[in-house]
Amino acid sequence: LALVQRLRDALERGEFELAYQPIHRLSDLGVVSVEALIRWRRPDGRCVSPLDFIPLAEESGLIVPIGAWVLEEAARAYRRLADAGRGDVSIAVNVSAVQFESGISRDGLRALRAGAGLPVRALHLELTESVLLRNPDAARVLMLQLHEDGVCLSIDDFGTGFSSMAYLRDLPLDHLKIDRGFVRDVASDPRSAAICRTLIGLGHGLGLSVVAEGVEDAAQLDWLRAEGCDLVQGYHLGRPMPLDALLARLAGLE
Ligand code: G
Ligand code: G
Ligand code: NA
Ligand code: MN
Repeated sequence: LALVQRLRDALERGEFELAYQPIHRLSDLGVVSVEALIRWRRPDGRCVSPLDFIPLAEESGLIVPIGAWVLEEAARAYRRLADAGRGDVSIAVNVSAVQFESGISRDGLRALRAGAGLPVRALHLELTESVLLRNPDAARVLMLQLHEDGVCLSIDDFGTGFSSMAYLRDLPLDHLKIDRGFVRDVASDPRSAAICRTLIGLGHGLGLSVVAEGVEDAAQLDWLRAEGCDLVQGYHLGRPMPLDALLARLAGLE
């Protein structure tokens, strides 16, 4: 069967799930939000990485219904966090270019929030530079509308795309996420360090919170703390995990 048809079936049969990776404040390592990462669990238990199906989902347009499911599932997850007394933890959802262009609207997100009883700050959107490149004017208009509504917007994988400074200057962003390729060698490679230091300063100069992704050891964490980075995410602090494991961890049981 063609992969597109299998993806369509997977959505219908409920084979997608979300894993949640904590994003911590650097100051006290408290969890401020979680990034939702989609997984495709095949009936045989095998887990397919989004790297192996998101590109095709984008090409075929299936990313729109899949992305809608991701937002609804993230909203349900937020309710469970709030019920567990952790309504302060927001959920960041990755939105790809096609989805941002034809699957996301101000009214759609308002309806989602109203239906799920979600505070506006409960959902963050993580956008990559490809979102901005595809149709910059339309993306900017939508971002301004969402921002006006109080939706937090992050620019993801910053530094790997075209990284036009005009995006940072002209778009209503809240977070800049330094791509993990720069974070990896930050404690050992002066060139990576120079880039990260510059990105932290750039983000702060623009009033953005700076997130370092892919933090895998204590040396990286110490370096980022010393350089004044705001938030951190990575295997050193927590892997993407099922919602129940996240709830247990937030309750201090793990
Ligand atoms: O966790 P990980 O290896 O699985 O994620 C791989 C890539 O897939 C990352 O670039 C991530 O942003 C992307 N990704 C994960 N979940 C989603 C999703 O729900 N929507 C989109 N568009 N991309 C996602
Ligand atoms: O493109 P995006 O930044 O959304 O991708 C997030 C990806 O990074 C996911 O695949 C996630 O599983 C992965 N990831 C999260 N933390 C780490 C880490 O510490 N090291 C590595 N190598 N990957 C990570
Ligand atoms: Na992301
Ligand atoms: Mn990223």
